[in-house]
Amino acid sequence: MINILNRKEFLRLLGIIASGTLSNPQQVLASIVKQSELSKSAFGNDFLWGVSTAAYQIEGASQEDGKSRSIWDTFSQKHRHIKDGSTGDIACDFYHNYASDIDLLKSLNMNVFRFSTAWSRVLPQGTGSVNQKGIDFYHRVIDKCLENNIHPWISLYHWDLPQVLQDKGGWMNREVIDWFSEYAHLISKSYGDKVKDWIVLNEPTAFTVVGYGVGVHAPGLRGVNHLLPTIHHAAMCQAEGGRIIRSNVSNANIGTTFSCSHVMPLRSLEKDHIAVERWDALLNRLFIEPSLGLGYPISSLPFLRNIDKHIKEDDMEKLVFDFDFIGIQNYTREVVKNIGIIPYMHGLEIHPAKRGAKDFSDMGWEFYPESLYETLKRFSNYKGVKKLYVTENGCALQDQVVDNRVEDTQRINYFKSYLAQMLRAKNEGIDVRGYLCWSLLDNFEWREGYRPRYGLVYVDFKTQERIIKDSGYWFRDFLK
Ligand code: BGP
Repeated sequence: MINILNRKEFLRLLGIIASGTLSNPQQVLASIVKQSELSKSAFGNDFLWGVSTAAYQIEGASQEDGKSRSIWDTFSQKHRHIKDGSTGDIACDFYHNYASDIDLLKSLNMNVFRFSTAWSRVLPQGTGSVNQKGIDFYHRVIDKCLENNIHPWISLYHWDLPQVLQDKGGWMNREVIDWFSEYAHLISKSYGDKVKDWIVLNEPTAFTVVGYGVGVHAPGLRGVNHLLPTIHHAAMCQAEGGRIIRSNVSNANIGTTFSCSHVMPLRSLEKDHIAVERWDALLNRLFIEPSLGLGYPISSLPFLRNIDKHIKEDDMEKLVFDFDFIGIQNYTREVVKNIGIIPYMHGLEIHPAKRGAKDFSDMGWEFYPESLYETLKRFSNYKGVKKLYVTENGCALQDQVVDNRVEDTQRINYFKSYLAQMLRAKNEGIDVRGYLCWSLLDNFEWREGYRPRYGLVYVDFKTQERIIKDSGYWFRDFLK
């Protein structure tokens, strides 16, 4: 239980069992959308195609031009936190390579570049004095996108809180609402003339539960006492960030993202259905429902019952914000089984290999494209959800370079099967407007370090050489 390897493994701690029959992506593809129907035009001319990235995972330059340390700088430098002992100090060195990397994106015929701004680069003390060199860097990135007819999408927070703020309690300290507001004002005022598409938080369930509940991501804290205030303050910032962007940016398209999955029971037993309800509440409901005025899903998630202690008068109204869109981030599904002895979630996860799954990623995640369809359907059913984008989807593989080429056929099949499910949802009338894959480049994959490779572009981390993988070329041709 201590040896948790990646984000998904917190399922194991909380209690998840994955099982059931694997769907062969090719079969799914054949049954739902014929290969010949899977074309760019089938999604419509206005459909957006691009990639998502995150500052700490690509930028490097971790102490350059006035940037201070984030919780991920601190966390990755501590012994044995990161599986391969690496850090994001250099990562893809996007800080220096941004122009050629955006050229690469352009060459793939994509028109959205989603990136996050590093709070510790623009406000090294977390609040107060602004680091102009940090502000200028993101102007350069945005201008480069605009010159190439690429829409820049900004995520305000992709997990890299300034360490100076963590030293004051970080997300557990209610003052984070003021700190975050100051940061959100700065970023939206600085770039609002040029950037119209905004994401407030990236996957709040992940950074709260994994960082402050289970302790395998930065800042490495454990326990419900850390977790509950963190959840409430993140949910408050989610709504407040939306309001701030709306006040500073005309015609903004404002969203936030969730790591969401289709959750299924292992057996048709009532106790497994209860485990499904709990897991579903944690993954899929915890942050969207307060934003829609539905409150926290306390009755489905008993560990939340003491969250009230952190809720002040008027907070329930302040948790609400009418987002223009919700970003769906889906990689796989979860299949759950009740195991009574595990606290909170009552379950256990079994690696897909043990239950005979044939196709799974280097993260050990099953290829299960229907999960994307089910998740899109699920979120579109909420009254108050306007439109959806798939803001992350992709798979890690052990890519090899042979004769300057990376033949990642499995990833191409993954994309085809997931795109087919997205088209199925769209054809059924679900308002999904775009698809951003994870990711442009192989990058620093949090706890896993550099081993899992998610990029459409291979990165040699010793030389910083880039090689477009076959999957990148596949997208280039698909989007021609
Ligand atoms: C998402 C994160 C990304 C990226 C991706 C891959 O949850 O938003 O930053 O890391 O997952 O998954 P993982 O980081 O667990 O490998």
